Amino acid sequence: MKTVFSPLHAGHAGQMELVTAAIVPGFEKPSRAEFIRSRVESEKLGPIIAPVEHDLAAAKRIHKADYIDFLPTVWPQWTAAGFKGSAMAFTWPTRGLRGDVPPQRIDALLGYYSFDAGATFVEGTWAAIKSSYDVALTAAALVKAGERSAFALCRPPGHHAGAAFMGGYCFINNAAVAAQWFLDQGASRVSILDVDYHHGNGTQEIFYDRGDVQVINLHGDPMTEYPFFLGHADERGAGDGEGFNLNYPMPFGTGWDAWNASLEDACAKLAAYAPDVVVVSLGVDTFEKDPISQFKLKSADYPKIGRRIARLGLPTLFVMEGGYAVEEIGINAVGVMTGFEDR
Ligand code: OKP
Ligand code: ZN
Repeated sequence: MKTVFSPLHAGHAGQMELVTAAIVPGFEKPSRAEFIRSRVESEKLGPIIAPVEHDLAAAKRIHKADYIDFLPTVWPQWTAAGFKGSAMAFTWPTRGLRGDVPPQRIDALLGYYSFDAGATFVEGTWAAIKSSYDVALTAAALVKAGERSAFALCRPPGHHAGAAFMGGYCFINNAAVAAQWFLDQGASRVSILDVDYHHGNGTQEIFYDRGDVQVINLHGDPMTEYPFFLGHADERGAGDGEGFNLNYPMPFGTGWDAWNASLEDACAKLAAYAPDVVVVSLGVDTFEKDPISQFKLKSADYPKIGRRIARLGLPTLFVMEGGYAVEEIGINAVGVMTGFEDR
């Protein structure tokens, strides 16, 4: 399997993060991608190729144009305003406030275009976002050209980003962009299987009323886990999308047996939908030692995930999302790929 990777992710570094009761160094850090890249090499998964640069047209098929046009301006506006440190939001247009009038200050605009403070900018952030997008589209093109699978080693991740908002370390929804690109290239139906520990609220929002993209999420129950405000089992899609959004919320402490039972059900629903291509939003923060997550999967479980996905017998694009236990992130992420290849 080919891996697409860009070193430009590394400029998105040193950002701070607001967590419960503290501001701490970001968990979403460059070493994540570097540990995965080096495991791709040591496991001889296949060639590592550089992304082809794309314009932003494919991003604007998924995201609002004003949102995409805003992203490259954040850091220049932040520094022009004299602000230092990480650019992050602190006020949001929630219920009872106006969500339709963009304010004229960069610190306020960050709130206008986000749902939390978790998508934080430093100087190299836009270049990293753009490279992650290019990585996803380049890997998608490999699958479209006939490869059985490809690994988009994206960083930053994407699945919390919606049509006009960032959050949760995510800016452009790489998996959603790739899914739409497959449709625009002639696919009739695409399934997105999101196995990241956190609910992919952005992906769900983007496709909620559409029948041409099936969105399946396995994740920590939003009653007690981030992102809290989406991801319940009764969210099944709307209008043309009715029945094409499937959520599998699971409690803290979920281990392989219960998680795998959800995966089995999800795979049956996916097979019944009979998509032309599968996009896997691959987070390995389901791992027992993940520092911000509460599931109990072990390293030996990740190849089993890959094997099960391979049994669907469909062209498959893996798009990297979360995973914060950096010492094991390469073993776990690449374990999914080697399992997929049954080796
Ligand atoms: C992004 B992805 C932990 C706070 C959690 C945001 C987590 C974003 C996860 N104390 N903050 O889905 O892996
Ligand atoms: Zn996650």
